[in-house]
Amino acid sequence: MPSLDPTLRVARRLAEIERVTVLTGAGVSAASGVPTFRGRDGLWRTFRPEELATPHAFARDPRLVWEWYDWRRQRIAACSPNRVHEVLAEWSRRYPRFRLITQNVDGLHERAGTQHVLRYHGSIWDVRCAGGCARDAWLDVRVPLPDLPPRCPRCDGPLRPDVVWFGEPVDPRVAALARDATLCDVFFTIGTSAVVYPAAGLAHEARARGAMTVEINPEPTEATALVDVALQGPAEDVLDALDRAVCKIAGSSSARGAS
Ligand code: BV8
Repeated sequence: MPSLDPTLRVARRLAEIERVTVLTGAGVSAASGVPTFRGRDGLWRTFRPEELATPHAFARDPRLVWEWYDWRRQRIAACSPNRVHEVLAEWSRRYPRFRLITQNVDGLHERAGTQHVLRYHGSIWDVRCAGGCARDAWLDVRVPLPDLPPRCPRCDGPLRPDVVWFGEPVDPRVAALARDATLCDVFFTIGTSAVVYPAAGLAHEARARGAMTVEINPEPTEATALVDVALQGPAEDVLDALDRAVCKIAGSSSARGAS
């Protein structure tokens, strides 16, 4: 018996289930023009992201870290959601139990209208007091800031991006919701090199809890050997083809149902 085309295998499963969880990484924003973390375009000046996305870097040179985030915000502000974000936004409305866990801080899933987004590493568009006195410090970071780092309105200490840096724990409430979301029928890991934990551990948890695990990435990653199905290619093409296959199956089954 010839093996079923992997896209068709996943599409058939998607056409019969309700609980879908998706983990995304920087690769889903690549087609929008947002630099990935570890790709060739991930460099800023001479720095790697891992050197700047840390509390140590911020303590040593808060102005440099703020300049990096400002540069990223300006890049992201010029980008729009792509076909990956559109399909996932549609799935968030279609599947009764849909959860999207994103490692990205760019806000493109929200801009595409996706519901139930879990921002696992926070948002580049939010800030908070580095001293911890104001969780919800408001600041419009879309405009150039007079002095860097901007000051907390309550304690006059430095404000920081409200993201999870290396060496910092993920918000326990977000981590618990993400763990809950690993109880699902199909778990996708899309556009991530699967090297950053605890995010990368979610696919292992989903598999252990009985989900069909699917990876979408142009290249093999640390997760490829783990998943049930690896769909190799750019997510904007693969996900578009997968969604069309699901709609075709659903259309034919509803046509059968109607006849
Ligand atoms: C934690 C937010 C514990 C900031 C990010 C030493 C000390 C402490 C911890 C550690 C340590 N050593 C290791 C660790 C653990 C560490 C970790 O995992 N390190 C890795 C590098 C080994 N993790 C942590 O530090 C975490 N915290 O462990 O805390 C703790 C507990 C209690 C008390 C105290 C401490 C926190 C990690 C979070 C770091 N923050 N981002 C910001 O964005 O500025 S992580 C950063 O990496 C981004 O969020 C990014 O999303 C994430 C993962 O990267 P990817 O998204 O996968 O991006 P990448 O460029 O790597 O890959 C892109 C992929 O896309 C590629 O595979 C490519 O092929 C693919 N692609 C390209 N084009 C397309 C495509 N795919 C599809 N379609 C396309 N068109």
